[in-house]
Amino acid sequence: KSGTEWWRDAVIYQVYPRSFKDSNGDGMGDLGGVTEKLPYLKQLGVDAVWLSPFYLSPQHDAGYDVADYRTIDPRFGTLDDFERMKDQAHELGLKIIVDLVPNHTSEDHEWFQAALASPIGSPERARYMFRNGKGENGELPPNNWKSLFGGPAWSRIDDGQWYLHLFDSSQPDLNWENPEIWEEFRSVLRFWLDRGVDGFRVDVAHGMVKAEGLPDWDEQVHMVEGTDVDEKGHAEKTMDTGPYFDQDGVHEIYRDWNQVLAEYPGERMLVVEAWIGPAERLALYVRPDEAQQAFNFDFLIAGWDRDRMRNAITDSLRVNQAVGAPSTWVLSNHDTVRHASRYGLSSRTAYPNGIGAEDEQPDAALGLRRARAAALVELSLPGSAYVYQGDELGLPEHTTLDAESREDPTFFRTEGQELGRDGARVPLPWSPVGNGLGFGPNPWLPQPETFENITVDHQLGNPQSVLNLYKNALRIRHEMALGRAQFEWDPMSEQNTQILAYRLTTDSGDTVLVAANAGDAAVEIPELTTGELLLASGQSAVMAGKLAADHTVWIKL
Ligand code: ISL
Repeated sequence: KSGTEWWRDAVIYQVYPRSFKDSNGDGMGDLGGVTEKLPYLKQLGVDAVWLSPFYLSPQHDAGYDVADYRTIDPRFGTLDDFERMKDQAHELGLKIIVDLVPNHTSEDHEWFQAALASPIGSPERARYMFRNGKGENGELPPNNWKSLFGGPAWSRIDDGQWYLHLFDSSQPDLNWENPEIWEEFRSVLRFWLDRGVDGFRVDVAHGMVKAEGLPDWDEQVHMVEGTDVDEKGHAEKTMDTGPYFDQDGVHEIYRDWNQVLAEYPGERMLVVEAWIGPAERLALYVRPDEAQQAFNFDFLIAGWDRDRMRNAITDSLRVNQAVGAPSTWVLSNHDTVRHASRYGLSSRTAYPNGIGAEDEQPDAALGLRRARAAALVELSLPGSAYVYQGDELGLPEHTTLDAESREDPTFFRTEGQELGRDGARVPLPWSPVGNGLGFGPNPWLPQPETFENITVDHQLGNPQSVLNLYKNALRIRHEMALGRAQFEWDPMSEQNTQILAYRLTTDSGDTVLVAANAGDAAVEIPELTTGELLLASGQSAVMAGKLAADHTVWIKL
């Protein structure tokens, strides 16, 4: 698809390397495992693979703490393994996107080690955010910022200075006012572009630049209209735009990287991970001279709620069209509770930080039904769709993980108050044969027993499986080029408050009606009788001209 800006309608599959496929039986996924399963991804029908970090790392934050941006962590393989994986992906026509973590390094990075070993005021310290503390002896942190993982965002070192870490204390924030940092990241981009990667997913893309003078966080000033969650994990229309996020200066970085990508042939892309709102603010990152895509988290946290989904879709299409960028659609990733479980909780917009055995347990059947219905919404919307590994299996959250197995720093920094993200990061169940469901005898996180019945092997053989629903949806999406179709709301969406309905007009002049029922009762859809049913989210989706609750259909008119 060269010359067509492939990413505009690409379906991009997120591989979380440690949990995707283990090729050597040590219980941790690796690049060899990715190579082994590329044919699986090809037959699933995706266009590209985004890999979460596989770089050298002490793994305090599962690889989002990078010790060397140009080296592969031996847990995952070697640079040769990467080259093999990338070459095979390209032979199969799959693009490769790698993760870039520019907001912070690992404490093990040679730069941070050098900073610790060098005096206050040295150029080594100037690569990070070192400050003197407040109080008589500097015993108080320089400001009131909190780490996103819990606890203070500052840690003190032996000589009394403090360093900033928006995440774990093992993830010191870089100082993006230092030109050396700019130089280094240009060079890191070129290192991977030279090795043929097709794009980068930018971690904490709204971070990096901090407000001048590092002012205190102030609820009055920094909580604005946008999209976030309250302390119970329910979607809120407010957003923390603290003095560490979404500063205007950050756009200079994307303009710079846009130029670096343009040096290379082929169509390389950047997708930014920025949890910010409102949609207009996010669209600034995908202006023509910046990144190509931004994750649409408004859609993710809309949950299975008709009005919230509708607003998220309308807003995203509007703001992206205005700048000429494609919208993106995401239901889950490695940081969120898996949607097949979220949708099974009593709140339709539940977005808990983690679900544990003590909490309300999701209704698995309900969650799965809605996950199937949501997949047919996600995969029919114009633009690019992200599938998190396991979405295609309808994988639920692991809700009974014990404290000893957990690894997420959120769990430790909040002293277990927040469970963290491990429940969404459990190794994929491939085959029912042997221990570890194709993941060696000791997967790094234990798989729940329920995974035994939803392995890839099981699902491939069952025409009604979630996996086959994804395959069918992706096949039709490709055949009809739905990702590039013209979108308009169907009048039904105005008349009925439980139905999400829109029409897609394809380049070849076909019209597809997508109708999702997010209400509690079956609803009559006249087109079910007059049109051709292309796909339904489940066997009981349609009965006597009616669309059942928690189901979606694609109808060709
Ligand atoms: O800003 C947020 C919420 O308002 C956060 O969700 C934040 O954007 C998010 O946690 C960033 O996540 C990414 O960077 C983290 C890493 O732990 C995550 O796995 C990664 O996806 C630190 O590198």
